[in-house]
Amino acid sequence: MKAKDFATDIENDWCAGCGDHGILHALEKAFAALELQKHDIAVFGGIGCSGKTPYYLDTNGIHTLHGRVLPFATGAKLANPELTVIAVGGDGDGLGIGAGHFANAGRRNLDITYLLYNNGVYGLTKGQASPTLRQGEQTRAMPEPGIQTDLNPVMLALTSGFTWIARGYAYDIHQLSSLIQSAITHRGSAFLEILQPCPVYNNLHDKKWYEENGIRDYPRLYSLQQEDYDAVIQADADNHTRDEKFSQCMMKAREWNDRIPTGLFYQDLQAKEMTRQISERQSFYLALSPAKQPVTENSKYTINSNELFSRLKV
Ligand SMILES: Cc1ncc(C[n+]2csc(CCOP(=O)(O)OP(=O)(O)O)c2C)c(N)n1
Ligand code: SF4
Ligand SMILES: [Mg+2]
Repeated sequence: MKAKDFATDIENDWCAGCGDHGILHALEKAFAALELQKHDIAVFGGIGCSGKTPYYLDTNGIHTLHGRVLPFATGAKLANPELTVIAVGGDGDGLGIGAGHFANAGRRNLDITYLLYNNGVYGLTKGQASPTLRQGEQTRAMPEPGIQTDLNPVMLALTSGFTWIARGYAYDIHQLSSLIQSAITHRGSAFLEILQPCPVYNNLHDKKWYEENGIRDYPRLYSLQQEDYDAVIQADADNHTRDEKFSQCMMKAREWNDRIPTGLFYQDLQAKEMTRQISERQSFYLALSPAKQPVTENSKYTINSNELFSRLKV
């Protein structure tokens, strides 16, 4: 399958120049590179410009509810652990109304990939400040500078328990696509923040700002992996090493403005993935997950959901 085979012919109504276009291409490229089949993928979108992504990908998918994309993705993965489950949504969707789900998705360590499109604004509803906009900043649609402090997505993902954490840039499609591939292949909860210019409402952090030099002649965006940064907690690492990896991720998460890191911040290869934990208690779970239970016989609904749920209790 080629990248373009994952495209749909549904009319795309994202604005010209929107970073969402780059993210869509990176997703298509990642699916093709991993040789995934369309029916093996399910993409769930929140509500926002970003949340429309499932329409533009020829895979399974649902445009869900504002802030509720992670519960949908969680349910799908638990019902069918063989699916490649991708959740996508905006910074308002994930860190405003959906913040509680964000934290709890991290700590479950379920094998899903969550892409947060960070544009600093509520794009769909015409440019109000999102929770990632920094205190004192005033974008085009705001009558006054913001007075609240910002949430740091990488820091929040780390303290919530996500076991794979990275940041990409919407217009570096090559790096973004390879980050999406690593997120999908990681066995656990993967969080990818994507710096996504919204040229219509965020006039502060546009493509030009991201791509110009920050301080002296240093590019503002740089890749952690091109520096001497090792993000990975290996399976046999001791507690001291774990603490060090946690701290270095926090330090890097704080960098902004003059130098902005991209790439892999943190990966924990020790944490046990949730469906594996369930199958240790319910040995039939992976072989006979809810998606594999017969539902009908001779067009009659036969499943006994009470019995199924009581068997799945962990
Ligand atoms: C329960 C609920 N509250 C509010 C809204 C209105 N609403 C729609 S999208 C949105 C925010 C979108 O911003 P973001 O999640 O950052 O996505 P973007 O458009 O920037 O991609 C809001 C508040 C809604 N649809 N449902
Ligand atoms: S409003 Fe902003 S985020 Fe939404 S499609 Fe247009 S450029 Fe993209
Ligand atoms: Mg947004």
